[in-house]
Amino acid sequence: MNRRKFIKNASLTGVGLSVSSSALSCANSTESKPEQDETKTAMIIDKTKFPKAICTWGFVSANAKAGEELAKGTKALDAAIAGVAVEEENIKNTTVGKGGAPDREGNVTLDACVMDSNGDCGAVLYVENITNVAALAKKVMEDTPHVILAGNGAEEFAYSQGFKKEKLLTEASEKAWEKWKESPEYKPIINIENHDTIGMLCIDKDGDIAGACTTSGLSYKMKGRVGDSPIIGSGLFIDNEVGGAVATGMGEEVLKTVGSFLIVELMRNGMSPQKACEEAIGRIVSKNDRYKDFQIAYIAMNKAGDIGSYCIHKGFTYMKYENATNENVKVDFFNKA
Ligand code: SD4
Repeated sequence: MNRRKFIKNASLTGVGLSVSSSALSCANSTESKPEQDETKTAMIIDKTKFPKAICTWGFVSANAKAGEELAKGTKALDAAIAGVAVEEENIKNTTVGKGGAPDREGNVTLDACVMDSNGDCGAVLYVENITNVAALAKKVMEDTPHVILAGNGAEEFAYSQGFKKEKLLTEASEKAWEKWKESPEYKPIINIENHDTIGMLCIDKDGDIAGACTTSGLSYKMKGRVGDSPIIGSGLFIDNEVGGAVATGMGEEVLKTVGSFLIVELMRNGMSPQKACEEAIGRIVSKNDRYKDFQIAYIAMNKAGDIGSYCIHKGFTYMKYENATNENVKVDFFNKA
């Protein structure tokens, strides 16, 4: 198919066309430039489908907050940060923000990262006493020449930016930790019952994509342990020409396969968000049988606003906010045994 025919086939009134950046530049180029890669599928962008917010798990209020912000015209990154802040401040959520489960020694340490549609990103690791760590990650991105700040340095930076010091260990989390200490078996496993990190992807009215991921990580983890959630490419990755992906679950396994980056790259090469999530889970489960003991789930959205999600075990759901409707979506899973 020649370039002109390709564009004609893919164009609709009021609807844009997007493929990869190389194909996009080809679509805008003169006849003398090389033909676009015909192995890539044209993506139809219909801006009437925007904005949209999706997030891991059944975080109704957090996703609604992001969706409402997007509807008001808030840009994708700020909407995602406002959305995840709802869970960071929710003391009943024991795996995100204030109220998060502590490490083995009773210290609550938080991890978060954000990535914007222009490719900028920021992350904070192992932060104590600060609730809104996704917002702090954005500050690292905007107000330092760095991408990551960790530990005390991140905390001190937070105070310099006006964040307030808060005790993150709530009475309930402390009680649960005291109970765990009665028979403190170190089982660094994240399964279906004990995790609900929030990862969120937003596409705004302009069609720009950004995301945030925030967690207290593994409950009763080893002091100093950091998972995938604040690691750009593992817990979250965005490429505004392609789409974004975010992970929840056993961070060590997501890190080993750089899961979110992998999904975005697969989408860049023409895979749907659904197929890309399935392939990323496939990379994990094909390595060995240990997957039977842990859960991992991905959600992804491409530039057209198409959504995909897949996980290892039954039980994962995500939220989708579109056209003022906030919906909880059940996700297909690998382990049907
Ligand atoms: C971690 N991926 O620290 C996080 C935990 C998680 O839902 O997602 N829990 O490994």
